[in-house]
Amino acid sequence: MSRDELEALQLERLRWTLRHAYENVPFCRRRFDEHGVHPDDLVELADLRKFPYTTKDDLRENYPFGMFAVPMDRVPRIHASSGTTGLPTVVGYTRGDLDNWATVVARSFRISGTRPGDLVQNAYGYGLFTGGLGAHAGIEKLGCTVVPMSGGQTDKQIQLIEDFRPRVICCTPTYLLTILDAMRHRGIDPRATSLEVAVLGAEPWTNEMRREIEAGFDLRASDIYGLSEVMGPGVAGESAEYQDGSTIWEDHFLPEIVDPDDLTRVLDDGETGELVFTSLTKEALPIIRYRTKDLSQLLPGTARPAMRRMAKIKSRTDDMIILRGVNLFPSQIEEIALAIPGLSPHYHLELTRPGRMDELTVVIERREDCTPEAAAAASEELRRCVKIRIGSTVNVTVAEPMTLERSAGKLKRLHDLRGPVDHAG
Ligand code: DLL
Repeated sequence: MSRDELEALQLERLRWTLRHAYENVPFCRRRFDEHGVHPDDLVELADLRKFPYTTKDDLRENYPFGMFAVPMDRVPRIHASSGTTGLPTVVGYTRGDLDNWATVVARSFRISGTRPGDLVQNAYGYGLFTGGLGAHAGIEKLGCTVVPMSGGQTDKQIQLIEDFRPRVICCTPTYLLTILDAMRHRGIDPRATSLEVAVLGAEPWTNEMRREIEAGFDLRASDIYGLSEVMGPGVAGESAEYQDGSTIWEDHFLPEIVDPDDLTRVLDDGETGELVFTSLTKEALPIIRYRTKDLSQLLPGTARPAMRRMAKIKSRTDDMIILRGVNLFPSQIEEIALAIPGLSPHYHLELTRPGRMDELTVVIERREDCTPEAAAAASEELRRCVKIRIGSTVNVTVAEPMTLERSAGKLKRLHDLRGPVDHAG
């Protein structure tokens, strides 16, 4: 499909989506009316910016099924995302939605180097989380054999990798690190396994982490992106050949990048801001301009020339740390730390307020082959590089190997220990 053909299809589907939401979701109708917009106001794609945003709070206010645009007898599946606080957000799918979802997941696996006939160990969690069942359907649709292992049970994961010899594994990047470490501890050489492809997502990870995983297992690791409110995994998938960010399946999801501090500003391709998605085919839960809180950029298509890519997620806006006036993301620390020999990819960040000022401590394990003395020098190097490259002074605590919490899914990097009051300033 050419770009022009794609945009014509997007326009047609966008018109349908706006009308469908307006006519069938009372909340959307009220929102549009309050904003003084009507689906007929969309003449070209750029008119989308006249329409109001949707947030996680909107879904929570309509908990559990208030945002659904079809009766429940047309919804064979629901999922929910727990979030860190408050009510879960509930999402629903019609049969058609489930079929489209499987299609975009199948595409994401295909572009990552997975081929029909492959055996795929699916270590995303099954259950309310969209990762497990979402990946599952797409893997089947691609014509692969899925091993529905779910997350956790690392010993069992390793046994199945050894016995079933999957060519592909999918899970969160930090969980694959857990498996990597566990294999080494059992005296199994991760580079000798059957794994050739990893399809990793559901949490931010850097290219430095990619290299760590690729070298550890001798495989090729690609990104897969998505979020439950928009669909689940498979909103975008990364080409194993290019490894240059994920191609957004733009015939199903229309992306925008907006300025999170001034939502009236829709940014140009190439500028960094908050990703916003509008669904183009979803029946059960049409979603208009959903604010993801994920920071990225839109880039021109490469592996699939008509469809734009998103740059690897830098961070979520709510994971941004403002340390004495300087903005800092956990991923920046990860980039710097992984370039220092002696420091492992196992780390977390602790934010404290011992006096009147916030302090950030990077707690990071030394690598097993790094002596405690060498680790002390490495931690000093990390402090120095963070100061030079980010401009912030941080503390570094080196932890012994295998002492920090291991991931079983999405790993929480930032531990805010400042207590409940007055985080502003
Ligand atoms: O994490 C869906 C998913 C499952 C994606 C499996 C990929 C693989 P939620 O639980 O709703 O859905 O969380 C969505 O996770 O807004 C991002 O902040 C983050 N996220 C997801 N994929 C990536 C990625 C699933 N590839 C939230 N890189 C999103 C960075 C990601 N962050």
